[in-house]
Amino acid sequence: MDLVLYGVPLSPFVRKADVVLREKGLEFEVETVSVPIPEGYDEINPAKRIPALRDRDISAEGHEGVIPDSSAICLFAERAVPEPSVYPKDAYAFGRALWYEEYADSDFAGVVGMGLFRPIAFPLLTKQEPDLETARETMKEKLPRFLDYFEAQLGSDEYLVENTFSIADIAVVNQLINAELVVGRKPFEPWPGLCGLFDRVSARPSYQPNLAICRKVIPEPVDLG
Ligand SMILES: N[C@@H](CCC(=O)N[C@@H](CS)C(=O)NCC(=O)O)C(=O)O
Repeated sequence: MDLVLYGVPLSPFVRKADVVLREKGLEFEVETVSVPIPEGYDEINPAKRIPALRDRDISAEGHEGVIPDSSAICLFAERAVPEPSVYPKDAYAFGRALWYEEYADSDFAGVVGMGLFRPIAFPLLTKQEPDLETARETMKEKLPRFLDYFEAQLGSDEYLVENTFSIADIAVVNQLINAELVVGRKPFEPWPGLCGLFDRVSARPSYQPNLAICRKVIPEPVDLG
């Protein structure tokens, strides 16, 4: 395999693919594709989203050889390199892990992305004033129900499913990382279980290359007061 991952480190979905490829020991190059998605990228991924993974041994151009979508990429990596596994073996546990991944990648991602990350990171990156009002409202009105749910699911365990590190933890923590990058850790202190999950997962060696770049791009969170 001669793998190239299209995307940017700040995308939680690109981070998901990046982390799982590293957990599997798969080598890959990164080709920067950021948002707004550039003209012509639909010739790689018709969904015009990042990430997409290409195996240049299959094809170096066009749609051939490309796996779009972080969830498809992670399952591909699991099939290509089964151990260490990031999916539970038991059928029910597998289903639960996929559910947490899906919920984190859809509804939770929508609130974190549109309500916190974009209103703060996008202005910061272009030297404009962050939209703190939207961020405060998201933190107060929209995020708690997701955080309460994941905190309750975790209970006193260290990981979400079978108390074992899996794709569920990666997907949830990747959203928390984007939130933490822009508003810091303080707003999340009322959810100590999730703070612990954040620390355990983000300390893994597979996270360090991605986090080093993200913290360089957004060195300081804003203070929501
Ligand atoms: N379900 C997709 C979601 C990917 C996604 O939405 N990526 C965002 C960046 S974080 C994107 O490409 N957005 C394109 C746009 O906003 O035009 C996956 O898991 O890969």
